Amino acid sequence: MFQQAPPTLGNQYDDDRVLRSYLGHVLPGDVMEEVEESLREMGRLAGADLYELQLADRLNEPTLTQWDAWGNRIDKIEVTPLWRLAERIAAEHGVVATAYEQTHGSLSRVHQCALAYLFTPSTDIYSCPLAMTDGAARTLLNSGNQELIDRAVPHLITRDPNEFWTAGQWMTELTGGSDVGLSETIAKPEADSKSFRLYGRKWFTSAIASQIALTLARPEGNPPGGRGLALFYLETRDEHGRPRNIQINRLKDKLGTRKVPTAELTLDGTPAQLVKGPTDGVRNIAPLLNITRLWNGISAVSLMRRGLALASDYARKRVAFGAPLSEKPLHRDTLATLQAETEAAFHLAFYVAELTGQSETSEILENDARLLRILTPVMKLTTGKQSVMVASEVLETFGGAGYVEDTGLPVLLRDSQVLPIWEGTTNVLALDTLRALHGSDNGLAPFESAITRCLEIVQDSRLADAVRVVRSALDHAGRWLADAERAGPEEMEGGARRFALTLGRTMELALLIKYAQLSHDCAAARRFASSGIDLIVDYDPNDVSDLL
Ligand code: MFK
Repeated sequence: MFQQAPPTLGNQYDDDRVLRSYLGHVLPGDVMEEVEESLREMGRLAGADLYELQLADRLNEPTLTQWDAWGNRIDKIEVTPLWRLAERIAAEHGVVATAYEQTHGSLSRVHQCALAYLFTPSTDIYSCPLAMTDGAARTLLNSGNQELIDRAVPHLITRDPNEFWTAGQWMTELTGGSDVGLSETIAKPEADSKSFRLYGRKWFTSAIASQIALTLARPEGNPPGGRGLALFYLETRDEHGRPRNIQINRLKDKLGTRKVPTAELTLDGTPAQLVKGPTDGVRNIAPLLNITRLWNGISAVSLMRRGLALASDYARKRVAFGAPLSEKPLHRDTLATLQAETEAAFHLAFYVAELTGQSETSEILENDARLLRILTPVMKLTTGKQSVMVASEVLETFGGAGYVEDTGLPVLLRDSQVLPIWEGTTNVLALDTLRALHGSDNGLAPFESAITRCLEIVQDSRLADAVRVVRSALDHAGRWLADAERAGPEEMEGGARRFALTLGRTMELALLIKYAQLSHDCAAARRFASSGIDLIVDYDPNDVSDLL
């Protein structure tokens, strides 16, 4: 009787041509030699032990126990076996720590992101607490608050699983996840006026098992809006493990990321300390947002890569209409399009990792610091959309099997769907892109010079058409921006998403061209160039009113 062989995974580092080729270009030979063993080991874990446990852990979910048998409120969270193992492996393998040890200067961020990229798809969004932990470490270090740095940062960046802490990032309230300035949580000063107690409701707090959190609250008497908020540090439990005046009301019933314990909280006098001054909470939490947005992009490409690794393996095993799918022209064409999309997203996410690393080691030029501010939201919104598209198509390459839960495939789509939503939706980040561009005169200049740096090395005539696509899209983006500035804020806001996605896809193509030239492998750049780069369309704004 016929029996279908399931898709399997090998060493996820050895099998990843794009990752290995990219690292070979950006890391000097001695650095590559030093980091390769750690990546190969993570690739082995991701394709073997962690992947096996991930499949076995499929139906487990975190639990919340609010009361003990004797009537004490305990609000205990238990995560699943996969997450318990993931925490230990993440600490021991330095999935956060590598970025702070800076063994290889700014390139340590690239090494860390490569570890995260290999680790993420086998650990069911354990990247969420790690992203926030990384962001909290960066935010505390930037704050200059030595007391909090000494207290928390060593725990956030340790490799010792017994000492390792994770951090939450509690921003969202009932008033909204995007317009954070509306937050209602109040901070009342204690007698020493150094510490505060927080009162309010937090509505979407992810990875609630964390030991600490950074959160926003309005010190009594402060004005409304984001400037009137302050950034606070708090420890979630006392020395007996009891919540510090925090009630976990319930866990969210989400479409995906179901291993992540995401909660609704009431803060009822929670002790907290100011991180950096009594105002400007939104500005002060921005380093955390930018790090978690980088993780979002790395997670997006890692899930795309996982989907394609499974789909490609399956295509070699699955026979239909007389041949393996891997020999069928239309199936091959579909996979090739997804591969090009994935490689494009990969290069953009890792480019932002490079720039982030430079910004953390003071190696960054002023122009590149502005580029990083522009590219972080652009990268996050572009890769988030790509991951949903690729995950959906990957499921389809399996036919009905892709729609059946115990293959472990549908979770790829559900988990990808969070990536354009949390950490700023596509629209909010498109508006953030405009804000980043307006920080200086000729806002697009850093972006244009980054494109020029990619294209100036090109000699291979097979890339000529792709180069023309980049130049034309860049020119159109520049003209749109100038026209929209003249037309006014409504015109600008209405077209912001198409504009930001065009920037993202243009930068992706330019990076693909650069790496095509360096590796003499032009296929991804050529394919991606014809996959819709310039998305700017001149619609009549009156049509919008008519349509709505
Ligand atoms: C898988 C890995 C991912 C891990 C996920 C972790 C779990 C998920 C947990 C969450 O979902 S936490 C919630 C995430 N929420 C958001 O991302 C909020 C989305 N909304 C925005 O980003 C809004 O744009 C924003 C809240 C920032 C708008 O608020 P405001 O009060 O209107 O801010 P405003 O006035 O634009 O900016 C205030 C200051 O911050 C300005 O500086 P100045 O005071 O000097 O003028 C801005 O330039 C600065 N700023 C804002 N965003 C910045 C930034 N600076 C640098 N980088 C940024 N991204």
